[in-house]
Amino acid sequence: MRVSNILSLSAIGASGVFAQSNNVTGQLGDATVTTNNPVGKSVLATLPKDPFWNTGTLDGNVQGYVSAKSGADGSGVDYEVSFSNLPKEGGPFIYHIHVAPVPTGGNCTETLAHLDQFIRGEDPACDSSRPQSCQQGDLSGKYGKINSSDPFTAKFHDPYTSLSEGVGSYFGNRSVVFHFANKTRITCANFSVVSGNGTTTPYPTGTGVKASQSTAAPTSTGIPINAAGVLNVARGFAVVPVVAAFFALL
Ligand SMILES: [Cu+2]
Repeated sequence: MRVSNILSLSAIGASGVFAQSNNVTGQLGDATVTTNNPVGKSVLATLPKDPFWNTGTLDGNVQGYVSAKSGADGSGVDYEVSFSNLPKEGGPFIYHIHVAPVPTGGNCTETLAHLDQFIRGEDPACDSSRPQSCQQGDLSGKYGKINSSDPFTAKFHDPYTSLSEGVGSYFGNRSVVFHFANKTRITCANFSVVSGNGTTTPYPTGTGVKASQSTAAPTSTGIPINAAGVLNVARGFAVVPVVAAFFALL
C-alpha cells in the first residue's frame, strides 16, 4: 500500500497540475482551510518533566503546553500555547506539529518531520504574511517565534490544521516539538483528545479497541474504517505527510 501511494504521489507531482512556480507554496498548492472540525473538541499536549536534549543551558525541562480546540463553526483550530523555564540561550525558540507521535521513551527524533500535507518543505522559511503557503505544522513560523519573554504565551487561530479525525491535517494523534533556533530538538509531547470528540466515535490512540467501538476500529494506518467513501480520499492525503517526511527529515 505504501509503495502504491508513493507512486501515485509521484504521478501527481510529475503531472505538474498543482505546481505553482511563482509563489512559494507546496507541491500540492497552498494549504486549504479545514472545515467540519467537531464543535467542542479539544486536544492538549503537555511537555514532559525531563528534556530530550540538555546542553547545560536548561535547568530541568521547558515547561508548558499547546492546547487547541475546534474553531467557531468548525472552521480551523484555535490554539493556546504557554512555555516557561526557557533555555538561557539558543533562541529564538521554535515549535511545530510533527507528523508522528513521540514513542515510549520520549525520543523526539522519531516524531519525524513537520505536518506538511501539501509538501511545501523547509526552505525558504515560512512567510508569516502568507500562512497558507507555510507548512501546516510550522506554528512558530506562522504565528511567532519564542523570544526572550518567559513565560511565553500566545493565542492564535490556524485555519489549516484540523481536529477532524481521519483527514491528513488532523493532529490529535500527532506531536509538538520544541526546538532551539538551530532546530535541535529540546523536548516533545503527544497531543491527546481531552474533550468533545464531536460526532466521531472515539478510538484509542494507544492500545486496544473496545468491542463497543467496532464501528470505528482502527486500520493499520490508524484510521477508522467507517465512512469508507470519505476515507478513501482521506487516506490518500493522510499518507502525504509520511511521504514528505522522507524528503524533509530534520
Ligand atoms: Cu519541529
